[in-house]
Amino acid sequence: MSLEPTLRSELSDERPLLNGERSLKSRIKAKWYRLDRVSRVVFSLFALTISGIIVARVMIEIFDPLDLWNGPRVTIPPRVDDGNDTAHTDKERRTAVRSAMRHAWEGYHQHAFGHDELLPVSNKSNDKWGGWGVTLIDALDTLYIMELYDEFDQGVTHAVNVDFAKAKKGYTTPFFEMIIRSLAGLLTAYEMSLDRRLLDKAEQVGNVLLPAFNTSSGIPYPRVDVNTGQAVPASRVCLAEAGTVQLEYWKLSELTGNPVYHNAAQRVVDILDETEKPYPGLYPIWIDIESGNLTSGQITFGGQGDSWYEYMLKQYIFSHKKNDQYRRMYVESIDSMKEKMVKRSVFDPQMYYVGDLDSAAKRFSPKFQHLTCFVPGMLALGSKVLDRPDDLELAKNLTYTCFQMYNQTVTGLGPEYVLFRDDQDKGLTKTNHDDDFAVVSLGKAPDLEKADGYYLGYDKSYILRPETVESLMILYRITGDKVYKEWGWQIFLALEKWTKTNSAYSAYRDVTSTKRSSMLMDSMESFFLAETLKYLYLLFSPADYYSLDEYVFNTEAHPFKLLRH
Ligand code: DMJ
Repeated sequence: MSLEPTLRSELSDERPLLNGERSLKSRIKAKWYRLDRVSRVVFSLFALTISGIIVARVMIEIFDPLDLWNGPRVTIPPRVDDGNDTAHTDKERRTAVRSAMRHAWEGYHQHAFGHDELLPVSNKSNDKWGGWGVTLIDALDTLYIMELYDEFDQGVTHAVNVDFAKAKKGYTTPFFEMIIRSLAGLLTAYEMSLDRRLLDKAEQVGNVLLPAFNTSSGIPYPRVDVNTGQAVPASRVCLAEAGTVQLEYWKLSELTGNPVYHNAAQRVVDILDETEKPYPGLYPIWIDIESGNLTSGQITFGGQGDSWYEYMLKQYIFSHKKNDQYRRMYVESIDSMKEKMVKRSVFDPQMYYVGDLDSAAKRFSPKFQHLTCFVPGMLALGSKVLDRPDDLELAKNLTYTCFQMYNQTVTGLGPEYVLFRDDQDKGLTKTNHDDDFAVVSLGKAPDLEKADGYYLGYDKSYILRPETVESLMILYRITGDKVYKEWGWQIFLALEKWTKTNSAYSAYRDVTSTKRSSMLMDSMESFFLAETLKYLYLLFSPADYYSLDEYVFNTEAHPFKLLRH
């Protein structure tokens, strides 16, 4: 049996303290019980939802340190009057990039100082490069270029006290990575500041890694145990690892007056110059260390091959165009690349790309890697230095594709690679290569999505890589076309919007997703500070600031002054 609402309130034992209060409560109760059951349920649900939203909002304000719910805090300069992004001045854009660098440095300084990397979401750190503090060393010259001198001093104070003859116990140091990041970072920091302690440290890094060359052929081993002073024996090394240490060791020889470094590194070039290749100037990526022979048929201007080609041109420039061997090798490579590896999208003929080749299987793979986006910058530089106007045209077309890799995603960030369908892709199948070299059968991969002109592949991450903004900077400096600045600015805004965390910037798992909170990968490679932010800053700087006529940038964006003699 249920009592009528009014009767129920009258039977209540409650005795009011105040008359008004009692009568208000009674009236509300009476009204409530006058409602039918459905209305009461609807009203209760509504009230619960509202209070839930209020509680959640308060919790987010208090407990969401990464600001994931609210989205990132975007630090961009105030817009000028007409509210058009293109109206930002170069100075304002530089200031914004400089703030980004300061933000990343401060996060690293606060949470991870002296460690290899900051984990920019959890604010923890790692020592995945052996514990030399690679972020700090890689970032030094960017701080200097951006005139962040206090931060530069903080970094130097730490770097000059690192003992590079030691690494984390049991760790073996990757030869190539520590040459392009640590040796080069110390060398350029020295050339900028003339702090002799930095050159001493560069020499120490050069020396502890030199045992890599203790092989029967002179082709280096890929890893060194600096704790024992021995290289780690291996049967093969990849092209980029063996062939991207030459500029750094040459600069070290120049600054110390000791030719041993340059001689060891030059030997690799001489061996590979002589060795048999499937096509003139195209080098398969694996080298047999004992014989010095090229052992696979896999040819790429992306990962594992890339900077070998870059260094032919850059050594030629570094030597004031004196060394004809590098010119010849570079020209040979580029001519073959253009003939065998460059194609256009069938969907958008304006889009050119550089695919990969498997010379053994006589197969072309229509896969264009983000890493390959350094090629347009290299071609543009080469076109100027060697007077090859066609290369500049190709550079412009490739830069367009690299930009479209960003421009067509919902986040404005670019993926690790994209795929094309061209006339020759029929019958491509997934290969057995151990390194995902030439992956894909477009026909058999149903989950590929077509953007305008290309397909997205399986890896849609963006790990803060620099190659596209590197090419934008070089293309702007060589052509003077302001569109490259606009594209660079658009990319910078996307970085700010999607990858910025409370302490720095994070790699992003899927550039086609706007679920930011689950996309942040809690990782920031040192090249973000060494390269990505530096190239963006230089894109918005006058062309004579670290001019391409006076400096050659190593593959990690460390600017070396050209050889003095
Ligand atoms: C950098 O460490 C260097 O540019 C290297 O040559 C290859 N790519 C990474 C960044 O993507």
